Amino acid sequence: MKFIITTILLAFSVAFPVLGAEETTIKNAGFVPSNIWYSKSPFFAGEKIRIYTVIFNGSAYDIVGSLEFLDNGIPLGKTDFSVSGGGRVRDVWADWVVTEGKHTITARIAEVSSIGRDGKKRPIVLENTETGKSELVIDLDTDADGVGNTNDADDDNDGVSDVDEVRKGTDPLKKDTDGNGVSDKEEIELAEKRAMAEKNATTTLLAPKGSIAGTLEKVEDAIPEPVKTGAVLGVNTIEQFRVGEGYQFRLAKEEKAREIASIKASEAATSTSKQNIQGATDRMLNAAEKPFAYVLFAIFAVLQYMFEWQILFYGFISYVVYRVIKWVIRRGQNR
Ligand SMILES: [Ca+2]
Ligand SMILES: [Ca+2]
Ligand SMILES: [Ca+2]
Repeated sequence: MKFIITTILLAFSVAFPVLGAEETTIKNAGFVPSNIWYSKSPFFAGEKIRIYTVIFNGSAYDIVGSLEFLDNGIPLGKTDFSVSGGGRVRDVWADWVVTEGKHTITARIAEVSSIGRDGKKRPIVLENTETGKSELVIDLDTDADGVGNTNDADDDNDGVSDVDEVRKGTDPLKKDTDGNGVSDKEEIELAEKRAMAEKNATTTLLAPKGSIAGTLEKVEDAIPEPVKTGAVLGVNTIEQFRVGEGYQFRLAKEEKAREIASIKASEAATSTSKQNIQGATDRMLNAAEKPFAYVLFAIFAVLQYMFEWQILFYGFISYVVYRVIKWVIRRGQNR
């Protein structure tokens, strides 16, 4: 005797509840693609989802058996089923913890028997025991916002884009890369604020009113920005020399500024340990170093202005040229 039982593709014409006026596209309902469908769509690596298939029994016999779901050909586990005869349908499922990458999900009927009128099981062979292939590419969704990392511009949803995180050296998949309880966004903002404060500190630290530094700073502030930077693109040699040297003096001046700041810090530290001999020595050293550092700072500052302030620089050059010409003429007349 031959049983004609097949697993077939099923059509569901399910009336979905209409949610408001908007039409929602539901991807995991309708015809069953490859006889396989999923409890969720889309889904991402790490999620536990349910894989479904359906078995149709068009024969007159009740059948029982077990079904295997496979992921890339590897069994995910066996599920027992039973389907009554006479055109019945049975859904069969297995739970699956999804991993990242490519997957081909299939299902096959492993064992199947008919149950006769006497209640006895008899092994049978089915014509169609395998489903089609359901091909998947599973993405990670680190921040679980429903957008996979491939399409998400900010994978960890910490407010710093993936591109910026790579540029700034933080982990695009961690809100708090170093795990210190301060988010990457806050750390980046803090670092920017700190850099700004440091930049301001190098100038403000040196600017006690009435001091050389204070006066120089006032002059610096008074120089209009285009004059300070306008010559950067200068192409002639003198201009390149002027800009280059000006920059070198600026660096030297800033170095001195830091030195003065550190002397001040050490002064503050040693003044608290007045009884200490070491403290006294430090104070003496500071007392000797401080004026020297200020003098060098002033020299570098003057040179920097000489070079960076175009009018000063060319004024000085013109004056020197004028003196040289005058001297040459005078020598000529004296002969
Ligand atoms: Ca995401
Ligand atoms: Ca981010
Ligand atoms: Ca952190």
